[in-house]
Amino acid sequence: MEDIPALEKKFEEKIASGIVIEPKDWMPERYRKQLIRMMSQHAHSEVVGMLPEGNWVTRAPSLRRKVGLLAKVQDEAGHGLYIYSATETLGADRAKLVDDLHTGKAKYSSIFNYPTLTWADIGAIGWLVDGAAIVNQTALAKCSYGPYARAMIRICKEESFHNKQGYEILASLMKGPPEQQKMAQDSINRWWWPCLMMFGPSDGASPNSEELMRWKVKRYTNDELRQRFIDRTIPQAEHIGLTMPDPDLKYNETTRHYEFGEINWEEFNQVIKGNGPCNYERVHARKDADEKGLWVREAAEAYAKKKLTMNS
Ligand code: BYC
Repeated sequence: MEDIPALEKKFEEKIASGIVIEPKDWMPERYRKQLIRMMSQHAHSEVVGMLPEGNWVTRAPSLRRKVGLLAKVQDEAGHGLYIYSATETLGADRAKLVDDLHTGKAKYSSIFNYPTLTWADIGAIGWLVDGAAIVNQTALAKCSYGPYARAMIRICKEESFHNKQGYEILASLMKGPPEQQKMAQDSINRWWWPCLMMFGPSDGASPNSEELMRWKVKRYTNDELRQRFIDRTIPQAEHIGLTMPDPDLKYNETTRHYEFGEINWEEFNQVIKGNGPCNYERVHARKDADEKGLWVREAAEAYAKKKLTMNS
């Protein structure tokens, strides 16, 4: 058995040369811990993320819209399951991860602590939230941990459909009467800044980034990805006549990037501390679903055990 410094050296060399780390490979405990933290929070975000959109399934304005929304919400459940499974390859216990969500020990994306007040919010989530997720996750598809990177490939394909359906909802509203246009603009006014916060604190205030970048879990910094999202989203907004609620937003011809105003980090910090508009409601809904689903899990376990004894 090699000693720890030798194993660490080999691990760092693998990372440096772009070799993907697989579950049975040796890895530093800190790398494992960081991945479990980040991946489980990502899985929780997918599952909690079903709640604000699920709120509109019964009120979708047409059968076509209802079918699209149902498919999207089900996709998010699937994303949660892939990422929980990928997290289990690191030795994490799924029940314990879920418990950490319920007790407030584990975070989930700040964005899902905002309410969906109108149908236009479903368009804004698909276009902006999934748009932000795609920018973040296409980078994660090249991360150094194999099961996480592979999970991202299918997820990004599905998010791309979500992004288009959200944009199409808003484009239709913008072609409608003034009341619908106003509803679409109001949803963008409420969701734009929280979407920029999804990328996490600015680089100087992001305690985990340095280590995660070194290990190639993160391939770009929070600020780099936020900028990429802004640059690709503004022309889409202009195309359908939506305006971002940021008077400082302007295109810089020299850098060929959009400059933007100051993000309200105090709001972000409050939301991730549990004081956002819907934090209590979201965690309560997940706990309730977990309790109500207990009999299903017990029945499935009893069936699996019975099958095992019958086959042995
Ligand atoms: N919300 O050092 P930092 C979706 C926390 S779901 C809450 O920069 P890191 C979808 C951070 O955890 C997509 N917390 O952290 C689903 C850390 O706290 P801890 C969700 C945040 O990890 C349904 C602290 O702040 N995507 O697409 O280097 C419907 C310091 O931050 C947030 C993912 O989860 C936040 N926004 O970078 C529709 C992607 N930002 O843990 C759509 C995977 C930061 O030390 N995750 N914090 O207590 C990541 O890429 C990274 O973890 C982050 C943060 C960029 C989010």
